[in-house]
Amino acid sequence: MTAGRFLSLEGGEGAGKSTQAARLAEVLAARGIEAIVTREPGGSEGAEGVRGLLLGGDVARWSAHSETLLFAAARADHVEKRIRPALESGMWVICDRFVDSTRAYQGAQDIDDAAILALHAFGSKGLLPDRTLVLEIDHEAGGARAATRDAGALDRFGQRGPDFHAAVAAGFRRIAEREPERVRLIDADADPATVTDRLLEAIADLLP
Ligand code: Z5A
Repeated sequence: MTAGRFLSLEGGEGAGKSTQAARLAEVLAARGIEAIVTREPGGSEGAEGVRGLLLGGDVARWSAHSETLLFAAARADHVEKRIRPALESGMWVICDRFVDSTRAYQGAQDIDDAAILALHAFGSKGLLPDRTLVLEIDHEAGGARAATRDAGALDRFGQRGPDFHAAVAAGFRRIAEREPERVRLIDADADPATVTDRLLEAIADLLP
């Protein structure tokens, strides 16, 4: 039994991560590859509980430091209970957000990248995806998509302003520049089928 591959999808809100995670799983299934789709924060029972704490309430509910610890704790549970067992059983894992979200979102609040990676090494034994696909779309366009879907309701992150989201986008681009083998930027401003084709091209070398 060979270990499965681990893919993460990253990007701003409304970029199409959930849509593409489901589409990728379908394409992989058609090629005989079994994949689970999961998400962060969340993905395991304990981590879904932490998700409610992180996304609900007002912006000031958690400091950037507390938030970083909560994301790392949720991820540790998700990795241990769901991601590693799936990979070890030979399944592929498609994760809607992973540690690069902490690096981009909490990094945009002046949390040191080295500290985030140290927490990840401690909590999740430093597990990194085989490939990370960052879906890039203008924040206004992504925000409009999410607002239509959620009928205008905003979570703690959606309530933040355009400067914050620009810093997050810059954070993702910085990670991609530093880790070009693992992290690929994908233009997500296109119809869903075109974006899926772009994702498949970016993982072509991983496919059997
Ligand atoms: N966060 C963090 O700070 N640190 C961390 O470590 C982690 C997360 C893990 C989680 O929010 C928040 O937590 C997130 C970062 C922070 N906040 N922000 N911003 P979430 O899980 O509730 O939501 P999200 O991750 O931001 O994603 P989203 O808003 O759910 O969007 P999405 O998954 O990228 O998009 P979608 O649901 O696939 O599509 C949105 C809508 O657009 C939907 O109606 C689709 O049908 C439509 N859509 C999708 N693709 C297209 C295309 N190609 N064209 C047109 N319309 C489309």
